[in-house]
Amino acid sequence: METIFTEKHKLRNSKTELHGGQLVEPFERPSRAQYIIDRVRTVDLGSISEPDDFGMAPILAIHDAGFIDFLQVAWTDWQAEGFKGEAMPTVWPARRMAMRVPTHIEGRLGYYALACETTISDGTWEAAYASAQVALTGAERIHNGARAAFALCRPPGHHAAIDMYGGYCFVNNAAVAAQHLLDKGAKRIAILDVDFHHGNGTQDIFDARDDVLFISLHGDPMDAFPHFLGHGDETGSGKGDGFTINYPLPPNTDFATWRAALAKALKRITDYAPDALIISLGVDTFETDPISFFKLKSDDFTTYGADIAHANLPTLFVMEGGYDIAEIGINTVNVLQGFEAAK
Ligand code: OKP
Ligand code: ZN
Repeated sequence: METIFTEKHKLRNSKTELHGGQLVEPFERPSRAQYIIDRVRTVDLGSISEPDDFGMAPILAIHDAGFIDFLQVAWTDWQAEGFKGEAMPTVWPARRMAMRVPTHIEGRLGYYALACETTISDGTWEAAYASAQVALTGAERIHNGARAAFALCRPPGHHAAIDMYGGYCFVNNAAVAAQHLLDKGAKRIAILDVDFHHGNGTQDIFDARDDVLFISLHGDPMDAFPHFLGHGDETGSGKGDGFTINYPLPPNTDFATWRAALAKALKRITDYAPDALIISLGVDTFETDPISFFKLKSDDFTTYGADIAHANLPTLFVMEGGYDIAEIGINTVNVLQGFEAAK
């Protein structure tokens, strides 16, 4: 399997995350991608390619233009205020307040943020842009007939909504890739999100559409980030009704329970008969992930990679989360090797 990767991910190198009332080193840090690409090389998964540049249009096909403008100037505007730390919001348009984009950078941060743990700092936009190009290049490979490709995206994307960032995500890489395949002639795309966290951004983007089937397995939002989306009764709206499916799962969910939900998801996906399958691949379902509560073991990732292969669809893996950094390379590449061995 070919891997798409760029060192530009290192431009996303924020120093702080608000966690438990403290500013800590971010869980989503550059060494994550380093461990994954090292493992890709160690097991000789396949060739490693630089992304092509598809420009801004595919990003703007998914995201609000004002939001993307904001991401590009947020760090500069924040610094211009003389603030010393990294950019983070402190105020939101909460219930019954005005949904109007403010002028001041503190107001714009609150308007466009869905969470405040994720700071914006020097290089954040450049890395997010490059990460989207990695996903687009992977999509292009699938369009050109590849059975599978691995877009080693960083920063991740599945929490990024039409006009909101947060949860370590800025541009929704999987959504951008899906739209690219549709624009190249695909009729239907399925996105299966196996990251521990609900893919609220992806769900938001495709909520009212029937040309993208979105299915997510995740920690129940009653107990897990992003807390305000991902319930089992969310099924999509308008003509998208029935094309969103959520499997919220409780604390300590083991592989047998998780795999049973995966089997249901894969059945729905094969019934949908998409032209391609995009996997939002987070390995924070691992038993020792520091911010998650599922109990998958390293061998389980190999097993479910094979389960995904049995859907027999052109498959683009798009990297999302995973924070047990010492094990992230093994767990991620186990999925890809399980897929390769079974396809
Ligand atoms: C990104 B991805 C911790 C709260 C959770 C955000 C988690 C983002 C996960 N204090 N913070 O889905 O792996
Ligand atoms: Zn996650």
